[in-house]
Amino acid sequence: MTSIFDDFYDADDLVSHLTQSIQYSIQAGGKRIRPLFLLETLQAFGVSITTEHLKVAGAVELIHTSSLIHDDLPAMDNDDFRRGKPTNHKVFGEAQAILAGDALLLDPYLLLANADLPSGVVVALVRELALASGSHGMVAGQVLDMDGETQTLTFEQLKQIHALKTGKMLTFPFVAAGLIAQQSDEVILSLRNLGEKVGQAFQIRDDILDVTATFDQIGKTPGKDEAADKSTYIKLLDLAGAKAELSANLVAAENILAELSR
Ligand code: GRG
Repeated sequence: MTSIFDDFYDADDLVSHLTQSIQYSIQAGGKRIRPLFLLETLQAFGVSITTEHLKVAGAVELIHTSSLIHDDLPAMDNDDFRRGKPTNHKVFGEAQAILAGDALLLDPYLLLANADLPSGVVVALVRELALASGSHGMVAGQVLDMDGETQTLTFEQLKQIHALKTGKMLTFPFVAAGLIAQQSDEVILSLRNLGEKVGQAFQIRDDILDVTATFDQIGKTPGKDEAADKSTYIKLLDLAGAKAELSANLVAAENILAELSR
């Protein structure tokens, strides 16, 4: 993964401060869970991983990184730390951070276009990534999340926000692997359902960690700058209820996996 990014972002290029701010956030040490889901799912379909697959895995990680840089900005969450390090705008300034996020939002499509995969697969991947990240996915989720900051949401509304904000980008890797492995529409649908369950589980766990973890565990101050009355799974379900909902989503995901393995 790192070599894909290093090939793509040359430190000696013309606009080196842009490259530096991009590399700062890429190399800040996230879990790389979206690329890992993609590569693991490909392997489960018997596909041997090549550099071309790493480009697809890199593309989703870059958009994810873009969203984190923008999410941390003063106009959004106004966070000083991310992944245990000062946020991009704290180091490079707000304007540069916005532009690094912009580049990381668009460069993934160059990575996909450069991937030596069948053209129909590349088009399908472009479509899926745009759907997951744009006004049909993560950006819509972020807007709904901001709208909901001052209201008490229902459980269904909260689920819908997280399905868009977090779930779509976590679903992309499973669907992308199915597209690359040229699976049937039925299998692709199961992969989509799997991603949705994983996305919900991920967000519920994030809400749980937000009230139980320390800075050392999550690299940010739990709950910093969250609106005091913002709805979370903990507030709507309490801690035990949120843990039960987490388990239910994990069991549902395991059932889909078991069905896919038959
Ligand atoms: C620029 C694409 C783009 C979007 C702008 C700011 C915004 C709209 C969206 C933000 C959406 C957001 C912050 C979603 C939460 C995503 C999430 C679950 C982050 C944590 O993911 P991890 O745990 O992070 O995988 P690491 O650090 O491990 O990579």
